[in-house]
Amino acid sequence: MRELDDRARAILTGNDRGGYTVPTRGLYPYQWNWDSAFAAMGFSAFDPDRAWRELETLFAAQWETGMVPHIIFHEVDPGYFPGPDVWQTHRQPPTTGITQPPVAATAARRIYERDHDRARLAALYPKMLAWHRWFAAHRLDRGAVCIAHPWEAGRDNAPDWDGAMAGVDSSGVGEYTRRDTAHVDAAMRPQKIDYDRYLSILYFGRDTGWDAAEIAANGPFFVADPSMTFILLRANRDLAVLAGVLGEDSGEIEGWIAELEAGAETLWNADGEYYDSRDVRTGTFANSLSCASYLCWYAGIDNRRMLEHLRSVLGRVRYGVPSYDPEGPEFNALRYWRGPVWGVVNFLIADGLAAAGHEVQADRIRADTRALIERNGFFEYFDPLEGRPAGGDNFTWTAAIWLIWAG
Ligand code: 9WN
Repeated sequence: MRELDDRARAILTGNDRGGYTVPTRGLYPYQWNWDSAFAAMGFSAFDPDRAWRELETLFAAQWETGMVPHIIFHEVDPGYFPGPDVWQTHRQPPTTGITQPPVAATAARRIYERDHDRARLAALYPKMLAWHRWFAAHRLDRGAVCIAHPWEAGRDNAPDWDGAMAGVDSSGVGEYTRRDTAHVDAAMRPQKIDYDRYLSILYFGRDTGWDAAEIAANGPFFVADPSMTFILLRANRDLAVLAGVLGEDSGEIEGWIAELEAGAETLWNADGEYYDSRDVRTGTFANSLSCASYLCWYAGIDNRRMLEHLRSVLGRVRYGVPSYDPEGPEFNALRYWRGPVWGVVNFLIADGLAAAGHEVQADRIRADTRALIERNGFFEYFDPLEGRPAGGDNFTWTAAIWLIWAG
């Protein structure tokens, strides 16, 4: 695997734009929030200085409110839509007005455990704490973390949002030109109706001046999401460990952990018996068994019924973990978050399973992911049935997880 290790390192350095890494050339020409956390973990395998730098650049764009934006538009590139002119957050560097899954504290812990740079950790710590405090203040519903836009979960067109998205009025969005379908086959991307609604929700936020309280109270889309809830729960556990390293009081973080543990249980869909997304506006579950459901172990929550679901799903696909139940009515093996396998999510699921002692499933998921990469290269996502590559190539986070696993 030496050759693939070298290729993975070359992808990270090739996508490095000087202090930040683009997810892939062309399709995604900016710094994305959770992609950067994975890039940082990947860099930590061979360049700890560069790993810290990735997180430092991310947090340099943090808002005064504590929010860390989902995209930082370091150098304007017409190849991506919607760009800074659409978001209008009036910041320098320009950013979007929404956030993304908070993987950064988990990444910081991993980097610290490799090179023990206490000064750099101490500088990042209050910023990470402020971001988690922002989630606690603005984004909890009964203790579960809510997203105000599908792009926040990073699982843009998951069937999880179909019900909530159906209620979004997009009649006023007007004409626009997408750029993503110029880079990638349209059959692998969200559809026009999805983009109409993404823009409509964006315009609502923009019209409030990106006011988090107003968005939470009246935004057209507000969904309690298992991926954000589990990822923040895990991030708080890691942040509490880092507080201990730095001799900081972790009381506030422990309070968030208890609140999120309770919140996670409000996502339990008793009919389907799995963790599910819950539309806060209507109180209804999505009835979507997705890859997010299997992040419970990553958050430190073991669950017998979830393990049964996982075994069953792994028995029905050649390559796990599909982003949506292969027997669900909306399954599509190639369309983005509606079926394909995502290496980064597999990394998180396998990490949690291994820590919980479910080694058989963790090994299977890691082996499937490696097999997909060996067969196709470092693509953005993959077909779980036939193993075909999909989306962008030479993808930063796919290379990053390969390097983390390579140790
Ligand atoms: C919108 C960069 C990002 C990932 C997301 C993934 C995709 C963007 C898009 O690409 O989303 O944020 O334009 O499709 O869904 O998880 O962070 O890799």
